[in-house]
Amino acid sequence: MSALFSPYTLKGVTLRNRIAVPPMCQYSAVDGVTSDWHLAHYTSIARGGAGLVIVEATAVSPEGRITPGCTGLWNDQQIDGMARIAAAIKAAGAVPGIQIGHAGRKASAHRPWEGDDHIATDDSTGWPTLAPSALAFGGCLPKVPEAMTLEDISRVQADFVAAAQRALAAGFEWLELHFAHGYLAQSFFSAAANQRTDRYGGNAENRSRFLLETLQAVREVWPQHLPLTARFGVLEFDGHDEATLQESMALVRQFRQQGLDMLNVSMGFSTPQGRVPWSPGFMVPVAERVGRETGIAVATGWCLDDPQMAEQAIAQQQVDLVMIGRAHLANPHYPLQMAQALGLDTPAAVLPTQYAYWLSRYRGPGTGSAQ
Ligand code: 8OZ
Repeated sequence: MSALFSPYTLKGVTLRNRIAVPPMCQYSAVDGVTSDWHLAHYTSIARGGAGLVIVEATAVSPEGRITPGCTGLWNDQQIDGMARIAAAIKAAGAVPGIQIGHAGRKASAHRPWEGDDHIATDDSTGWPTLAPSALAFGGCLPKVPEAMTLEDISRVQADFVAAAQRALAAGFEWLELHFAHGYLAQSFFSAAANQRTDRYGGNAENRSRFLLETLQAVREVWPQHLPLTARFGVLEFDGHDEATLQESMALVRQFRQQGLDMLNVSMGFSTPQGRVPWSPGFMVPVAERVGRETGIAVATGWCLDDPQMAEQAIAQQQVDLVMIGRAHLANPHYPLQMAQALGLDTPAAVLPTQYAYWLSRYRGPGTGSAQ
């Protein structure tokens, strides 16, 4: 019996196994609208066997896009394309999820393969950015954002709510709030990025307010029977990790009280100074600790595609789900490869019936009918 390939139920949703595909930006939308590329990409990954496929970081407003190619759910015209994607993921046997977010001071950047840096201020393909304080991220993202007014904060929170409603209308059954990676929500939580002197800045309680209020507002419109999750950076790898973790876990306990169903545990990427210790499974102990000390269900990813390591992380109840992203780009049937590596009766454990049936036949004399 494999723990990795055992079903998982959260609220009213059951995943066929513990493999989740995290959001991976395709930077291929026009005005936030998806294309046939997105449909082909998500369909192929979903039929490959993962239990959950989370559609890429989708902006709640035009200025919240990371790049001009990011998907959006800030208007109703964007729903149709997303509905086709959600339906295709579901038809392929996976649960359709989506991440919604606002890129804050990291917005208005070139696509990674076109530089990954901020679009110049005088270039009309870019736009003014918003953040808790008028402080640039730095490095290749030097644009100074506008400090948000209280009206801006309310408007962006309303944008999160409207995007969640559109995600529901499109047929998604799992919603992840992007509260990580130095984008808007994470930068409200970061003392380095947030130097406000009003009730949204200063102590940890104030720096947590934007995230908690946003969660609360979305929870009111996202159905109780469907999972509401968040990706959140619980530490920065900047030398202050224990203190940051303590503040983060206090917030995660409040997330849980406000109805968050799972935390996708990540790092903050709030400043260019973080030194991430990339290595296989390095986030698993962090996620395990957050889960144990806050009581929330946890997922994590980052260099977690080794089959035995993923199996062990689930079997030892360190995490509830493993996020496996890039391996799916090289091989959309990566779950099949993992199942084979774990010695499972692979087709039945992973593939849709339509595929499993054919792969179980005609393997040699006596293994299938001759018709
Ligand atoms: C990798 C590269 C660019 C963007 C994130 C949306 O960090 C992203 C992202 C990841 O969540």
